Amino acid sequence: MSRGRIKSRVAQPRDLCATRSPVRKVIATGTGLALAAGMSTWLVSGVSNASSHREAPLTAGDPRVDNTDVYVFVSPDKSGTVTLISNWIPFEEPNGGPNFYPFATDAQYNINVDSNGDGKADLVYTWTFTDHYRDDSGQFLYNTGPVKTLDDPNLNFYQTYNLDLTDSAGKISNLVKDAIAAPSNVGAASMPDYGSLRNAAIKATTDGGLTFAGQADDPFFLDLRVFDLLYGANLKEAGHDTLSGYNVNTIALQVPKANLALKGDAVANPVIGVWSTTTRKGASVTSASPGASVVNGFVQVSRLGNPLVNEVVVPLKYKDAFNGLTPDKDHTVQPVVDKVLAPIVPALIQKIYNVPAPVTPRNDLFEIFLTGICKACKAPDGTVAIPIDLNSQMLNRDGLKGADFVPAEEMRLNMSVAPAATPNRLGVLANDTAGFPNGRRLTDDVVDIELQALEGAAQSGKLVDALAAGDGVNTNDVAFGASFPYVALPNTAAVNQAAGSAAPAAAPPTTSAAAPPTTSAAPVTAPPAGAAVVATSSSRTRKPVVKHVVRRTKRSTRIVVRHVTTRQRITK
Ligand SMILES: [Ca+2]
Ligand SMILES: [Ca+2]
Ligand SMILES: [Ca+2]
Repeated sequence: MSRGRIKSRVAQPRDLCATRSPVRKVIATGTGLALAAGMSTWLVSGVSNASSHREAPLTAGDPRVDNTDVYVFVSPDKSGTVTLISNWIPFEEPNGGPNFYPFATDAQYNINVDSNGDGKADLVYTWTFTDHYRDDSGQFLYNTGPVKTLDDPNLNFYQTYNLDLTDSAGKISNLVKDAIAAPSNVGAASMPDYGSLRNAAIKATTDGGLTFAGQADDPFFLDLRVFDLLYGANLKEAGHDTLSGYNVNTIALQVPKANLALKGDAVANPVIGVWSTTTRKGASVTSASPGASVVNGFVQVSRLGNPLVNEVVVPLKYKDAFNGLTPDKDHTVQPVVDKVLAPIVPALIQKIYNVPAPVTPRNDLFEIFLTGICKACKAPDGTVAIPIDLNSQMLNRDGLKGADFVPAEEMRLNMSVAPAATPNRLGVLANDTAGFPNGRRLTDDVVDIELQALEGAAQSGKLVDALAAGDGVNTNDVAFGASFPYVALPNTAAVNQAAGSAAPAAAPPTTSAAAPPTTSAAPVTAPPAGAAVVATSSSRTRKPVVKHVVRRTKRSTRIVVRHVTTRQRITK
């Protein structure tokens, strides 16, 4: 038996400020997964959490193993494939030399896929890195001249990686061997055409996919002052993208849907659950927590599925333990389950903003986070909180059903939902079922979705006006690319000097599912049309300098690098 594909009649983008309950109509065909009309009324959920930068006490002191965000979406320009992105190392200040930001070599970076619904990985993609020094002259510098290719002799330090795939039977296949990771972007003098380095670092895998490892602009956007008691009781103070100008290390993978689907059948079994982990070898790990998963001597030290779960759902004293858990154990940790059913944030909002917290238990959140959304998906008390079929592995023909299904915190994607022609940042909340929480695109505004969700829009069917503006940050500070790996190029300006210094990703931005509307793509702080000069050196000496001439066009902001050999004073 084969499942039909979901066809969605997506309504026009809806403003979050709207007070009406969003009603979306999704039409299922044949015996396919049926999405009922009015689903987003239930789905305003969100859930949660937004991302995972420094979310737990132990990983906060160990950034190279700290994963920040996971994105999973049907590739907008290659709809037969799915793109999986996981980022590590939060708050990379672009000028953090001379060592910059290599991946750890004593760790494994993993993207896990559960296709049958038992909370255990059926596929584990593993990237492992090796350092290389090209340092005959004993230089302290990362590079001793312009770096124009990945194997440029001017680059004194670089990393290679292997990508291996472990299947559910434990069989390991090598997909990429000794590929060179893109280096950290040192700046325009050292890497005058970083886009070419990025493109050269995209490698084909032996199973028909693509992979990339290297630095990128942090695609997550939000006002992190949310953690200062929700902006100190004054939402008008929100609106600053705290992560603007910072970089992360990105690992990205693009593979045919069939590679990910249970039994290789993406039509019968279109739903997958995804999370990333970092595992580290040996017992002397600094980030391991008691009870952490150990496989072949590698201890799981960090884990991430849905954004912000560990930040705002998991109680402080369990955050490190959560990082060590495999998802199949989640439902056995009652303090975590309790906080999904009775989250802290709504109570805090009630206290600070006098917005009444929804009644508990929050069976809607249980479904969104732990089972995926389906008519047969039940909360512990037997309630079906969101009676529609969207993205639980229970919907897979060959997936586990009923009591055999294991509630587990995973980022779930129904791969049969086609990419949206015009992605809405509010995802399912705005009738765009190709977005969060059905997977997550780079442009999805998970913080705003979450705020509304936690305020019970899923139960009331109404958005909460008082929180309609969300955190006031609606898009990333720089445009995303239209093709793999979609993330924007790394920023180069000091964060305390200039925001939004990243060049657009290699391909021009479009209105694809991974990219925001072009009208919002330009940095908020970009200079007006024409040209402005931004100095990239922190020195005020009269040395030869490099200028970034920022040209803003209708479609994008381009940074043109000019070498200036005259004695010119740098202005900040
Ligand atoms: Ca599984
Ligand atoms: Ca950013
Ligand atoms: Ca937002």
